[in-house]
Amino acid sequence: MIDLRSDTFTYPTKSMREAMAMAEVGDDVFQEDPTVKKLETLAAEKTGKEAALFVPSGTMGNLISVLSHCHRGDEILLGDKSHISLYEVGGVSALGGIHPRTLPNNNDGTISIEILEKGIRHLDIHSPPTRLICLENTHNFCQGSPLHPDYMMIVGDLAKKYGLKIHIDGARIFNAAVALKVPVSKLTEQADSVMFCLSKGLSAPVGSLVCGSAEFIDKARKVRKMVGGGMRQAGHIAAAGIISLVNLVDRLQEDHENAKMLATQISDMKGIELDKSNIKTNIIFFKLKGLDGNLFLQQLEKKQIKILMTDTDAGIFRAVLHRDVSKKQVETVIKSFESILGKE
Ligand code: TLP
Repeated sequence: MIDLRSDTFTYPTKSMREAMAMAEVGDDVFQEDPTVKKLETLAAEKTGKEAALFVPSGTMGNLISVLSHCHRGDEILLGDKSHISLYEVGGVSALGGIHPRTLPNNNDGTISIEILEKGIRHLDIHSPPTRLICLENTHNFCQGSPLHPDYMMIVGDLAKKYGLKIHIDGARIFNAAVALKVPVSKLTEQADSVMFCLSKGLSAPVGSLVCGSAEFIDKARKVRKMVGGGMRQAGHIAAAGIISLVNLVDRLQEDHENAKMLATQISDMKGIELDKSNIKTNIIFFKLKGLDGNLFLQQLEKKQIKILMTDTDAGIFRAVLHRDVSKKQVETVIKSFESILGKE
């Protein structure tokens, strides 16, 4: 099966499996797991922050970050296509009593600065206080677009002007860094916290990290315990994450090249609507017209290919490239699309 539904479908490498089996471990709730500590130190270094915290998932990492920055009744500003808004079960409001104010995302994953500034509440008896801006880099539902350091600088200035904090959902921030050819720390400089995932293109089986100041991470550690994310001999899984950060970052470029190749080739097939100039990392979205979406998925599955239909009514599909899909397999996918759809 060629599984393009998500980069979460990547399997751990052989060296990860060996490292997991052999990891030196301890009780991480007591901060006695040397492998977790090593991973956290590495994550803090990569993101240019003082400290980091190993958490079970990206969703929990975002939740912990928002809960650590805000009090009940505070408001956060975030994009209307953001993962926190669309795909995290409303956790920030359900569990934190935090009010999410969604603002329109542009196609490149940014939120216009004028719109952000207008979204900040003024002191008024009717308004919740704005506390935090949440950005997403790369932006999953905006074609995996990377946010540029120049944009981050402008948002950073805005946040300083109004005394706001910035959190980055950086589930795929290593993809952004590779695509933009900058160190991750350049993308996180302006942020007070960043969450990134090991379990997506970086191929680890589980885990994400929250990074920030030492004071912020102390707070986040307590919140992690509160939401049940304190793990014990977590070094067994952290060991895989160390391999992700040391060995598997640079190869993300291959996934980006494969995504570009796939997008370029399918963009002129019958019924496909796709802006190939917009593909900068490993995620492709396209619209399909004139063919029933479920039928298309069935036909692909017969050819051992899986992609994701994200919106049945609008016929929107997503394909995500990753380590377990080779260039040769992408060629197979292109041929299969062609045999189902034909050329324009
Ligand atoms: N994204 C998943 C699905 O939930 C959509 C995927 O297949 O892309 N932030 C971003 C930007 C994400 O894309 C995801 C996962 C998360 C956070 C949450 O990470 P996990 O799945 O570890 O909770």
